[in-house]
Amino acid sequence: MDGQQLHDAMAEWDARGVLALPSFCNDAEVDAVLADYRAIWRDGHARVTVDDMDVDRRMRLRDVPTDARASHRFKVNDLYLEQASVRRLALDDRMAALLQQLLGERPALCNSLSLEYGTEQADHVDSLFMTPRTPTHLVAVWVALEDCTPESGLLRYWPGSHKIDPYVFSNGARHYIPEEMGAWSAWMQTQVQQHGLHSELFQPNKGDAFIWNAQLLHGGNPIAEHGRTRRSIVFHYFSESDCRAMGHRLVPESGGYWIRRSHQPIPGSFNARMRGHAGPTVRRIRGLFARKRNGGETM
Ligand SMILES: O=C(O)CCC(=O)C(=O)O
Repeated sequence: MDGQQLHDAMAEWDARGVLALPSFCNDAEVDAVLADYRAIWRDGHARVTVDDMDVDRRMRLRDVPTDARASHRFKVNDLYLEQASVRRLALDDRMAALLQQLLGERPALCNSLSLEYGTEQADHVDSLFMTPRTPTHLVAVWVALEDCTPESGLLRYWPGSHKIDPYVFSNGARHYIPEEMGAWSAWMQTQVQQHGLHSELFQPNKGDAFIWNAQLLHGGNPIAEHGRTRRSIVFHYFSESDCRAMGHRLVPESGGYWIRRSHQPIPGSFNARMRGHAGPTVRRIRGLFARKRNGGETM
């Protein structure tokens, strides 16, 4: 981006909380991601997990029954941990440089979601579920892997909603409490009305990218034509400093990093139970050491 383009992009980002970037991604990089996506379904994989959106259940990709494979919609989680093509697309030089401008420091890729169909997800705000240590240090990028039609259930978003004051849950935190999501929805509805906001749809062509602020209200529009694909991939990024403070393992890639970690546990599995007990403690200890090494304060 030249100086004027960057200036305009930053103004749009500030006012609307989104950036639409037509033809931003390199065709060869997009094709490599598509080819690897097909390969993982063909060959299976021991660790990769998927969320079956039709029955709201997480499982390993290799355990998906054949009939569900043909007829259900899936989110394939964190292919960035396994596939270099996904990391390249997420952190190519131009993308990493732009994200650095938006975050104020180098981005660290923390997840990827590969989608063949629309999600029809209810409107939500990402920071509720992936709550960053520093409130502004989370951004999302959505990349179209094919030309998308309105019937496929487009990405819906509410420009300007990133300026709504974040909801504070009963424990004083901004991370969601499932039982309090009704109150959160009511708060957001009132705020959307008071700010006079209206939703828009993003109808992209292959290679278009869309970036949103982690406080932006967004979701998936209903699918009007059953079976109509909407191939896309979503990335989320924390900032380098937050990741270091949290003790995450960062692997350099182009102008940013990706977080090396385990795959999402399957609910009820041994790994899930162990992670529930040990994960936060291990990260806290790593963070403590990281801050000591950097001469920073300890928790
Ligand atoms: O692609 C979509 O329909 C929604 C994606 C989304 O909401 C998310 O990844 O946070």
